[in-house]
Amino acid sequence: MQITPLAPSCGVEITGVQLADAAGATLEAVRQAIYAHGVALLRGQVLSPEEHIAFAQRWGGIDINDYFPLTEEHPEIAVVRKREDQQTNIGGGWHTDHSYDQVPAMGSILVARVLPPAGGDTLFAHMGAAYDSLPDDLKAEIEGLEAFHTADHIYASDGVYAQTDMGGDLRGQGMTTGATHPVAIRHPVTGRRLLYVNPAFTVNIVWRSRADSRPLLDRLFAAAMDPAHQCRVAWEPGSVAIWDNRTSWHYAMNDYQGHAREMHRITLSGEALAA
Ligand SMILES: O=C(O)CCC(=O)C(=O)O
Ligand SMILES: [Fe+2]
Repeated sequence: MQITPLAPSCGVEITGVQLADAAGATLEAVRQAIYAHGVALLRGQVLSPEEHIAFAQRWGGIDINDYFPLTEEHPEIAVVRKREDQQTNIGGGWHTDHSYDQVPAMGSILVARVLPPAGGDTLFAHMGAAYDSLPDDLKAEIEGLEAFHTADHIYASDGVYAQTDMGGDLRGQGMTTGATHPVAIRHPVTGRRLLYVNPAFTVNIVWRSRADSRPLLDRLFAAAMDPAHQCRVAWEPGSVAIWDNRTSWHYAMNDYQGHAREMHRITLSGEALAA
């Protein structure tokens, strides 16, 4: 097994491993690489839906996403699909999955099933690098602060997706969500300090109005979006990416209009987060 960086501060490519067989010490090494680097790309994987589920079960618990369509045969697998006639994609802005849950999902295992002829890459950003890059006064300012996260403005019946041609494909329009987490968390395994706010779901600092929270959140988002913290996954048939929602943000590029793209996602259970 070989682990090589995808970019200076974010992501690794792992070779010499077939996830369908990975267990024991191999699985543990894959896990640690993802916790530390935010995302791992593995190419040339032969992974049926059943093997995808079995690998996720070896990792730990599976969370069922409340919004994405599920496959009929395998409710554990969410379908991240854009049809060739759709304009809007899923995840087309910087975000951290499930931060609106009080016990947020650890991460996801995304398997490429249908790819456009070009484009459709996924960008990742490392939130440890983002935190480290903050000036000392900003680090001091966020110490002890918590932020409120919700998905209602994204997925509710009057939310962002409902106004688009993706709205009809999503579930959970009647749900309400909300959670508070420290603005800077400590990774539950590596112990590294990480920025844990994101532009999609973080709407205010606790005890501040949304409007009063904007200047601080915008400063943090701008620092986190620095390309120096980023890496890019260019998908091929057989590519699988596994990411850690605590260590990383991600962004699904929507640059393949007129073509279909379909990914299978299993969401891995996580744990409560602390500063
Ligand atoms: O389609 C992708 O590359 C990622 C979409 C996304 O944000 C997700 O599956 O959580
Ligand atoms: Fe996502």
